[in-house]
Order: sequence, then C-alpha cells, then structure tokens
Amino acid sequence: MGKLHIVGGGAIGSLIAASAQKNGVPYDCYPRNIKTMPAYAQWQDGQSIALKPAIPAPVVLEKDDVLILPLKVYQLNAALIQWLPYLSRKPTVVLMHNGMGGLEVARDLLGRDYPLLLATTSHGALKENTSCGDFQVKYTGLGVTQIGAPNLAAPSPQKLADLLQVAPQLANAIAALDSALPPVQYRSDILKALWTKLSVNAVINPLTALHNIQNKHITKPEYEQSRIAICNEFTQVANAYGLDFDARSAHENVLSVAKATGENYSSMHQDVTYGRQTEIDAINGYIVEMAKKKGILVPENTLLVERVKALTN
Ligand code: KPL
Repeated sequence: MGKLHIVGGGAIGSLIAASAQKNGVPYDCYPRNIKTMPAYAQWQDGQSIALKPAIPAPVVLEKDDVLILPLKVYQLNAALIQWLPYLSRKPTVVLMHNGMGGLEVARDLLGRDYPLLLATTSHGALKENTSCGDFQVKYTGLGVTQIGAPNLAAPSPQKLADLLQVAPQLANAIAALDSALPPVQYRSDILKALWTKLSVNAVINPLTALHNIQNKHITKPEYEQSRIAICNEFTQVANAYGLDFDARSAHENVLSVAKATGENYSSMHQDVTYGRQTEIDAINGYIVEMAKKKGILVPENTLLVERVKALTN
C-alpha cells in the first residue's frame, strides 16, 4: 500500500491523519504552518491519539502514493503549484472540499487525464486551541466519505470491483483511504454527490453565518422562504447542466442534514466568527457563476453572496 500524504493542518486533514495512525496506515502531514498543526486527536470515546511530527516541505511521491488535499477551494491553486514538481510519477491526487470549483483548478494544472479522485465527507471534526497553547482535533461526528474518479472516460465503472479492472491505481487509493478513515463509498456519479452537498451548503452555510445561529435553527419557519428560494434556484441551475434534481427533495435533504448536524456551527459561521475568508464563492458564488453561463436568474443566491461578503469586509 502506498503512503497517504495529507496537505494542510485543518480539521478534516488532521482527522484522516489521526485515523490513519490509529489503523496503522502509513501517512505524513504537510501543514502550511507547523505551529498550528494538531499534536493529537480526541476520539468520541475519550481516546487520545498522538499524531506523527509534520513534514515542513513537499517530497517526491511514488506512483502508488496518495496526495490528499483537504483544503478550501481558494487554497487549492497555490497548494497544487507547490506540489507540481513532486508529482512527476503521477501519484493519485484526492480533492476534498466544500463547494465546487476544485476540479477545474486541478484539471488546469494537472491535465484532464491525471489520476484524480474527488471526495466529499460528512465526518465531523473540530480543530481547537488547547489550554497548553497547542492544537488538537476533536472527532465530533461519525460520517461517510463519498469518492469518485471524474477524469475517467464516461461512463464511470459502476462498482469499485469494476474500477479495479479499469484503473487499479485509483481503486487502490480508495482502499487505502478506507483503511485509514472508513467508511469510504465509491460513487460512479460523484458529481451528483458533490452537487447534493452543494445544495446543503448553499442553504445552511450562509443562513447560519448571516443570522449567527446553529445549523438546527435554519429549519425554523422564518427561514422557509429563503430555504425554498435557494433550493429552487439550485435545482434550475443543476438541471441545466444535466443533473437530475427535484427542488422539493433537495429542500427535504437540507432540513434533514440541518437536524442531524443541529448542534454544529457551520464552517461558514466559524469562518465569519474567526474573521477568516469564507467559502461563499465556491458555494452560492458557484451557483451564481454557473447560472450566468446558462442565462438563469438566481436573485436569492446573488443576494446571499453579497451579504456574506459584506460580513467579512
Ligand atoms: O458541511 C457543512 C459545513 O458546515 O460546512 C455542514 C453539512 C453544513 C455541517 O455543518
């Protein structure tokens, strides 16, 4: 099995590293800032797992290695440019982020036939500053990682066993990820999974950030009009690109995720709270951009982009 190389010191990257450590899967971490890399992870049962010391700079990767980029979309371009000289043997690259736009960035820099996986995860993790001044990551909710191979010629193999025949390198990378942080589900229609996640983030993230509320509160009647308008616009745009969404089901799914993650403050709420750049461009901004190309009007999403940007300016 190749090694997992995890870029960035964020919550999800640190969770993958800690879980790899726990399950005996070889890995290394490459945070941007070594000082803020979590030193250990706190499991839900109270178990504490110490992480390996991080590596300060990229190294040349082998073909069976896996480079995982659990970064924000706006950080992806710089990270890939930094890693490009070390990818000549074409190790598998895995993108894992909220929102959309990462695939386009990766294709521009790596080419359309690069061994690439796109993933979305519902595992919950929170990076925290401890009283001793170092950082830890807390595993806050068991989830699932969905993953697929967008650069393979369509139609994508239906099952992981079929993928193993067509693209063994990618199937082995998925198996390595599953050994590190299970469960990992192969999706032949990964773009549908990513658009589904986009619909959830497009509603929960801006509403929680703008109204300073936990996820569960967006289910209240006072947000119904906004929720429905976002889902209607989302559905029109997604369907214009050949996806098959239904606005009512999209809305029901948003409500069920908001309830399931009810006690959480969304990532956008946290970004606004801590004065960090938000992912609004990759979420509602992506819907607005894709709508423009098809001549679809999306006033609710357009307004949300403006209002969230006003919060952080
Ligand atoms: O992905 C999320 C986020 O906060 O970015 C949700 C699903 C809304 C959970 O908080």
